Amino acid sequence: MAEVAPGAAAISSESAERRERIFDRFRRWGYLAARLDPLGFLRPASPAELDDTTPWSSEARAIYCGTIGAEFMHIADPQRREWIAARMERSPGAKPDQQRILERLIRAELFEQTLQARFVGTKRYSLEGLAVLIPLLDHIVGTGAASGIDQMVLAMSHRGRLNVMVHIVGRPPAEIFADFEDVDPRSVLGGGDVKYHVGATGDYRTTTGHAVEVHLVSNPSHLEAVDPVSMGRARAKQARVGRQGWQRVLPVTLHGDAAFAGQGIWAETLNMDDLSAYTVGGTIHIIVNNLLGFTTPPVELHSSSFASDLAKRQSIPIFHVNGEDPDTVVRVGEMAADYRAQFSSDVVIDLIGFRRHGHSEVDDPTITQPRLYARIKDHPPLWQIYAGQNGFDAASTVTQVRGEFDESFAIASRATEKPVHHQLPSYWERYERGCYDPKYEVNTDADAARLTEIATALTRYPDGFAIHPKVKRLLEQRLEMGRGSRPVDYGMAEALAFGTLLLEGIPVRLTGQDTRRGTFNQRHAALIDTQTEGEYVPLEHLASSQARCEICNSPLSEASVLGFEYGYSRDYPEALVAWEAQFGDFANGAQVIIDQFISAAEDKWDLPSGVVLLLPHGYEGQGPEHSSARIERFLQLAAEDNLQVCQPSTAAQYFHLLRRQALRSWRKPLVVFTPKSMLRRPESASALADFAEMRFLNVVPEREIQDVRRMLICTGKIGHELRAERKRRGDTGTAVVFLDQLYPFPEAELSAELARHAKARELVWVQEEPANMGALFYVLPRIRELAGDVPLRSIKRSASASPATGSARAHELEQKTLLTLAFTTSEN
Ligand SMILES: Cc1ncc(C[n+]2csc(CCOP(=O)(O)OP(=O)(O)O)c2C)c(N)n1
Repeated sequence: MAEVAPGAAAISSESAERRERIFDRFRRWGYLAARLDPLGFLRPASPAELDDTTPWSSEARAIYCGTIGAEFMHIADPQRREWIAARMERSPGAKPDQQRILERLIRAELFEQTLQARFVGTKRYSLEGLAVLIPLLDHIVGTGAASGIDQMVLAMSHRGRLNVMVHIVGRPPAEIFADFEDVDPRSVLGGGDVKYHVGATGDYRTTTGHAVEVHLVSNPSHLEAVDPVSMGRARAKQARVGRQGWQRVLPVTLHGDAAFAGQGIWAETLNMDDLSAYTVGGTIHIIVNNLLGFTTPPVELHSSSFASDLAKRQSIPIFHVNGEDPDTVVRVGEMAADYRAQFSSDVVIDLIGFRRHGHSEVDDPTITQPRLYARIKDHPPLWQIYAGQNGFDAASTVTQVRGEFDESFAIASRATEKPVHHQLPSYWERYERGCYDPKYEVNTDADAARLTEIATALTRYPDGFAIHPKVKRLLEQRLEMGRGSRPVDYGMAEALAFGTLLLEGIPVRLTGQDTRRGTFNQRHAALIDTQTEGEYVPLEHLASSQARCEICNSPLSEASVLGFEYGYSRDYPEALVAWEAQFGDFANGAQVIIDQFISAAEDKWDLPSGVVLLLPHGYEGQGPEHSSARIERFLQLAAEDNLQVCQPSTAAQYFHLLRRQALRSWRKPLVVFTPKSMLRRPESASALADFAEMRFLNVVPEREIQDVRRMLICTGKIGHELRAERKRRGDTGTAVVFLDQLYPFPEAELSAELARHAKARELVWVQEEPANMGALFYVLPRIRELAGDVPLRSIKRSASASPATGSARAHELEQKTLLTLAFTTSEN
């Protein structure tokens, strides 16, 4: 290692080697023997490798087996290992500002005690037992700010959240106390969220006078679900700053020990940390480790020695630190912030302490941990220990802080309005949320000459680029599409939508598994040189003034990737931000993100998003897991205009839908059921004129049949199959109408279509999905409302526990039956 310890200057090379050998063992295994648990329940191990009594070993032991347990020898890069060893082994410099640490400890503890005294029997998820988190965060922000950080994106769950809102985000304590008063319930009937989930924004002023904007991300109860959301938000904020964004925006994520070890979404998120499409230049992770998960002790929570062991899969350091050694804790915080600034890497701080009360304050922990809690009962607050150890008289600070909190309480008890803890950044000013209004509609057409120009750019590649023969053919066809001499298919429609938006200055970001090529070989966003495997992305070469285009392959995860893109959309409303599922079925791996954020964020937290979900959907005989994107789930979530649920039936409809999403000022999540087999079917291709002249039609009317006696209403692929069946039968009286938008329900458009075919004597909803799935439950009552006295029935597969059959031939039989039934009148 580069630096030697104090007193090691004049040693022979033999003894230098011996010292290195001994130190190396302690660098590798010392953390196992470190004194990390303030209450002593977590017993240090005595690894045989450290069984040495030479003077070198006692020096190394003091460094590596004290109150920091540094795990870093698994890091592949020797420069990084050396950096940490040097930092650990250098002589301790000046003491930290102990008065400031003491004051923060006092504030953190008294804040909790005030809540305890004033709001007896209310849950607050106290930080007591780990109050040192506040000075730790203080030092992380301070160190970060000194190296250029001016924004921090902070994510955390319930534990200590209110404390952090006051002492790090900078919300006035009176505001938090007012939350406990629960004033103005009428303002949140059916909405809002509990006080320890809502987000907050504020400014933190460091000791050196730097201002850091702090964004505490709103999160649901679902532990760790916020991790990728926070990361996506940080990435978007960094993108707004520019190339060096990671040096200005610092992500800090706090975890509980049980959740860190147990939640899969966190494992997914950690895996994204060094991927170019997702990296945020490192996140500082703090495990607020109270060695308990609700009632469960560590031996029942993780198979590993430490809750943090999952992080060892990555080449990142983990610093375990005893939460009752504040000077060391803040030193670790500084080291973590400096390490990130130096190597743009994640860092984990495993901050070990205890939980003074039950899981919440209404929970009795002595039932499950009687010995531990007998011990905790007599354990003084940390500020008392710290003041005693360092000879401080804390009495006047205690009196002053107590007085401040009393005053805040008095202010809060006079509050009449529910406090708002956050403010949307200014880039949200020109966007609308709330309910849909037709005034938000915009033109989405694009000039035909412009489309041809874009098609030309999209099908061009550099001289000497060895293009794959299949891709060459595709590009030739796309050029014909762009010139109007061949119908435009979905793949090209999407490229044209992206291309037009990019030229209009709207950034496009689309990620998903195998998204660059496209699961169905339909996208080819990146052309690959067959000789060199070099890449060329035509959408990045449209014009020098175009906006940024990112179409990226994601890791094989759903929850974290969708969470990330949702987060990105939260801080980049100007961009079209989309996630694509490989097959729509896999979106249920991200159900928590869909339920807790995409569907409910505006209702709970008043936070908008325009994220897009592309979910391949359709019954094509590919089995139970490659058929259904679960339309029913999204429609069940739909209320208060919280979402848009659409299934464009043609390429031009898809083009207009994507453009509408980006160009309207109304920002709402958009769920798009996208085609698979229909991608290349002529029925869904569109004339170039449809791109140049139309808008997205929520209802695609019947144009071929004039004398309509029956009307089949449907969405998606089945509509094309119905039209084909009609042709086969020579039927001239059955209309097929597509609902390309399901939610918000296109009532006016459907009414108009029904009125146009007033002679229809029967309405039939036709869907491919089983009776207990698809849009059936949702559309029937709505169509019935509009149908007057015209009878309405439905054709669907029988109710089923799984979405589709595993047999391709059974599928064909079922599909044929559906079509036959659809053309069988109820009188037959
Ligand atoms: C995904 C999920 N499962 C279960 C719960 C219920 N729950 C809330 S807190 C908690 C214990 C969390 O323990 P830990 O992560 O160590 O954090 P602590 O509360 O100890 O700070 C549990 C199981 C939850 N909120 N989220």
